[in-house]
Amino acid sequence: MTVIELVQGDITRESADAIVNAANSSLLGGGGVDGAIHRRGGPAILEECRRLRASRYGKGLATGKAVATTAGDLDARWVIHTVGPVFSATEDRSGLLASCYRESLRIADELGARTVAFPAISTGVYRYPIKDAARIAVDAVRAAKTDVEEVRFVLFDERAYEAFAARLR
Ligand code: AR6
Repeated sequence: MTVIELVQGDITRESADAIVNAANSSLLGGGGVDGAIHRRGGPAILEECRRLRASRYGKGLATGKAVATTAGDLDARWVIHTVGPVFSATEDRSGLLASCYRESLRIADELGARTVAFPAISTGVYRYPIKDAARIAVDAVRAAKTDVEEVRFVLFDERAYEAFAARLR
């Protein structure tokens, strides 16, 4: 059984076995939660991302996929980088967003992570509506077959927190 917890705050301040990053396919950093994780986690994360680019992901990490690196100076053992879909009003990309959660938990299982903290993937720069994103995230985690014992959604603002809380109720 996976317990789902909700926290409002900055995911880079959380303690967990794995912290999930809402990355982009380049794996080379960006703004939002990605920028914050690299800033607080220090250069070791980017170094490993660069190595992954050079070895396995020359064309970038595909949308909906996930890959782990060290967590650098964060209070975690791993950062799991996943690439959410850019929201589209004309195309249903919910399957890709659900895949981010599923794939991240699959990687967490491979690593042996028991506690995993997620941000609200795709709801910032990638513009996914928060209510839809909360439904997709909560349902994907609930449906996942995983050994992860605790999934913690770390929501940056009150609106995101409320959307996730509403879906959990
Ligand atoms: N802790 C928790 N949540 C946060 C934090 C934080 N420190 N900072 C922002 N958020 P975004 P995306 C929330 O834009 O939409 C990057 O440039 C934020 O309020 O970080 O998946 C990447 O490199 C929002 O609810 O990720 C990609 O290019 C959520 O995290 C692109 O943005 C996601 O917002 C990915 O866009």
